Amino acid sequence: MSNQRVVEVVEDLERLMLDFVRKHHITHAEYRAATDLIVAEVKAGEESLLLDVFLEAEATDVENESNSGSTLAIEGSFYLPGAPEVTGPAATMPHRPDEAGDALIFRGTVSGADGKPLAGAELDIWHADAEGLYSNIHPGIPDWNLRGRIKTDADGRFAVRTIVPPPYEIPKDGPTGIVLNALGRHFFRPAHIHLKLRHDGYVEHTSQLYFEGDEYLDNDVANAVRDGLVLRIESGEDAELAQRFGIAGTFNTATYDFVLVEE
Ligand code: MBD
Ligand code: FE
Repeated sequence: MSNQRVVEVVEDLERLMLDFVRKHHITHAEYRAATDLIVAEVKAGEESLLLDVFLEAEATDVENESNSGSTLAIEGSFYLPGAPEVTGPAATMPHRPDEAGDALIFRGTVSGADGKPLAGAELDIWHADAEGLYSNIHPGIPDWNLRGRIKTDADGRFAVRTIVPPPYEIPKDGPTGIVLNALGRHFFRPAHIHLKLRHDGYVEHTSQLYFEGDEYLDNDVANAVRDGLVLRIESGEDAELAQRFGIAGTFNTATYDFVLVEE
């Protein structure tokens, strides 16, 4: 039995690609190079990187047009379900004892579109280390490092300690790198924290948060920065947080308040 959506979308894509092959006089060798590229990408462990860099942001923008919650952004290629839960008043992302990078307390609230705080929402976070590398993807990093899930408290609030990630260079030695090189593009993304947010009865939310002043905000290889997703890092003293997290002196905080959409 045919699926109407598949017929509509795939047949249109088929027409577009057939026209494209004619228009550019694609040779058989070029066609095979393209299929080889996709195979090589998967074999190189790049997952969906090539398509995520070129196309994913457009798909999230389509959803943003009719989205009344917080702005969506791309998932990227390196999400893994099942990250450790991080709990307690001093919730801290899994990290190495000597984890490099400036400490950051990322905090905020989660509410519904009606402003009602959502208790027990699950914020699933992953980001690169100070070298720009992701655990469970790049070798030599403990499993689940800087990947964690934190729940909001009874008032819909969360606070988690981590590090400020650096601008990130996507893998450039693999097939995606070959394509970007041939286009003369650079490989950088602005520093970002990836996240997914879940609560029963609400649509799962996937986005990323960036930081003010980053030189790649306007020049992201994945073109995925959107208004409202750029955080200011505040550096100062906050007695309540300092006591909670057992940190002395000044430290960085960044705050974001999420709005989820009901299913
Ligand atoms: C990432 O972490 C990322 O941000 C993108 C765009 C692609 C792959 C991995
Ligand atoms: Fe990323």
